[in-house]
Parts: sequence; C-alpha cells; structure tokens
Amino acid sequence: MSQMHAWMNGSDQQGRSAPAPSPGATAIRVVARDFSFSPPELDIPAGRTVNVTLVNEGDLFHDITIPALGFGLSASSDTSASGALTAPKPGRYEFFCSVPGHREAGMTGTLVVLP
Ligand SMILES: [Cu+2]
Repeated sequence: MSQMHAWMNGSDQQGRSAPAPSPGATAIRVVARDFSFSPPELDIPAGRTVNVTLVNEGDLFHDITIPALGFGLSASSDTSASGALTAPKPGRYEFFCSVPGHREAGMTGTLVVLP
C-alpha cells in the first residue's frame, strides 16, 4: 500500500472493514455521540457507491456497523473514519455501534437503500 491514511496513524483505535473511499462518490456524514447517531436514518441509492464518514463527537470510542452489508467504520473520540459503501439491493438495513452496551444505550439507526 503506497498511501498513508489517517486511520493507520499510530492509533489502533480507528479502522474500517470497508473499501477505501471512492474518488468522486457522493459523501455522507454520520455523527456518533454518547449514545446516538445523527442522523439516525441514512438514505442512499441502490447500486451506487457512497463514501461514508463516521465523525466521533463523543467522549468514547464508537463504530458504525452494518452487518447485512459487511460494512464497518470505527473512530476514537474527536476523530473520523471513512469508507466506501455500496448496497446492491433496495431495502432497510439496521446499523448500530458494536461497542458492548452502546447499541442498547441508543446507538442504532436505519440505512434506507432506495431503488
Ligand atoms: Cu458506541
């Protein structure tokens, strides 16, 4: 890999299980706080790649996980992480923070994939 990314930089507290952001793709931003996502609903078109940035404005470590799509980003307090997301089929997919207890505390949301 020839490029340094912010998430590689020192901390193991940031990462992604998603492809790198795709140049020119539409960008969407999700803010994580202790304990919510803003906005709680994300709308994206089916079959088109969007770049998702998780901005952690909370005091704790958070992630965004979409199990149905194998997508995940994580970031420690006051940092962000970005990755490319492509949902092939329309539908509603739950996302949440997988840090133990956070989902139960309110860190859940819905990804709406539009036809
Ligand atoms: Cu969390």
